[in-house]
Parts: sequence; structure tokens; C-alpha cells
Amino acid sequence: MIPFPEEPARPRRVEIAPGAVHLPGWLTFDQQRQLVRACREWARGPVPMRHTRLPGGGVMSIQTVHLGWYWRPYHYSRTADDHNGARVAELPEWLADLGGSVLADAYQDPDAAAGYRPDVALVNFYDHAAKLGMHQDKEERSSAPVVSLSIGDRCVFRVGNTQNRNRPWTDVELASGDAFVFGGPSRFVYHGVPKLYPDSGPHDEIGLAEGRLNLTLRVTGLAG
Ligand code: MD3
Ligand code: FE
Repeated sequence: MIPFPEEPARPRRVEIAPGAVHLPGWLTFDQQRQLVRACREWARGPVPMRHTRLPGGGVMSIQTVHLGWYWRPYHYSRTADDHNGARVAELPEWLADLGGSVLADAYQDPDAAAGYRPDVALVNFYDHAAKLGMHQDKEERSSAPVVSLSIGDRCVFRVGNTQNRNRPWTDVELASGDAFVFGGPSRFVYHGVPKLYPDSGPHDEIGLAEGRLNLTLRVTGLAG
């Protein structure tokens, strides 16, 4: 018989930088499967998932679906004004609550959950060739933490600094089921996804044949 190892193969909680906490394998396969199913539904509309248009005329390689608020570069609105004009779907309570649970575990503070009221979720889909360049998320008028959930193929996630998109940075591998929290001094760090490992996810267990889903929960600090 193979004995159980003393330590889990992957640590449960890693603080990458002050306020930036990685929780490997936080989601069960059951939860991941339910999230995949929900994302499929959200991707159909009222604002269908698609490649975000960039101000320069290009499009992002990832595809995005929005809950609560519609995001495009430099701008949040309730309706997809550069697309079909529809109002985005509500952010479900259960998803906001899930974000609160992540936060409580990341900061080892049970009270953190109740106070966390995200009002937007952005769901990004990466095919095998999609990447996300180094950027800051600063359209939000709140410094509340961002909670991220990864499902599907593994990727390299690059956590940089708050000054510019260059070094120093730390590369972290994000796998299916991992959660990440960016708060405090890390809330406005540059970050990106330079590489995906194709066909590396637990497809059968989660019901996602290919690619990677990432959900981020945020507090916009906007009213209305
Ligand atoms: C750090 N998404 O949606 S998730 C994004 O994997 C985004 O799809 C990446 O960057 C992805 O904007 C990374 C982790 C993440 C998300 C938001 C952050 C890290 C963050 C906001 C501020 C600081
Ligand atoms: Fe980001």
C-alpha cells in the first residue's frame, strides 16, 4: 500500500507578495463543473461572449463575458454599448458568496467574507493560443481585493510590480481549481498570462474539453 504523504503535493496557501495569495486546488471538481456549466449559459447572452475590441482597432485574443457590469478598456457601463446594447446579466449572489469564501481563506479571516460585496464578474476564455499582456486593472474606483478562479488548462500567470509592466515579476503556474486573491499592496500590480499549456486540464472531470476559463470578481465602486 502506498502511504499518504506527510505533506500535500501542492501547498494550500502561498503568499506571492503582500496581499497576493494563491490557493492551489481551492475548488472541488464538482464546483468547477458547476462553474463551467454556468459559464456556458452566461456566454449565450444577453451579451454573448466575445473578443473585447481595443481602442486601436484590434481585438483581444481572449473572449469575455460580463456579469453585473460591462467592461471595455478604460470604461465600465451596465450595457454593452459597443456591441448589442443589451444590459449584462446580474452577478448571482452565490458567485459573490463564493468570492467571499475565497477571501476568508486567503486572508485567514472568517470576517472577510461578509464584508466582501463584488458587483462585477468578468469571465475570460482562453483558447490554446490566447494570451493576456501585462496590464493593471484600475478602472475600478475601489481598492477592494480581486478574487480570481481558474478552470481548465494550466497557464503561466505573471505577477509584476505596481510601477511598470517590466521586471521584477514572479511567474506562477495556475491550474484548474486554483483561486487567487489580489488585495492590499498588490491590488494594482501589473499582471498577465503569457502562456497556456494546451490540453493540460482535467477535461473529463470538469466538462471543459479545451482551453481555460478565468473568473475575476471585483468591486467597481460605481453606483447605479
Ligand atoms: C491582480 N485575468 O481579467 S486572473 C483580468 O487569468 C485578468 O484571466 C487574468 O488579468 C486571467 O483582468 C488573471 C488574476 C488577476 C485578476 C485581476 C487582478 C490578478 C489581478 C487585478 C488586480 C491585480
Ligand atoms: Fe487583470
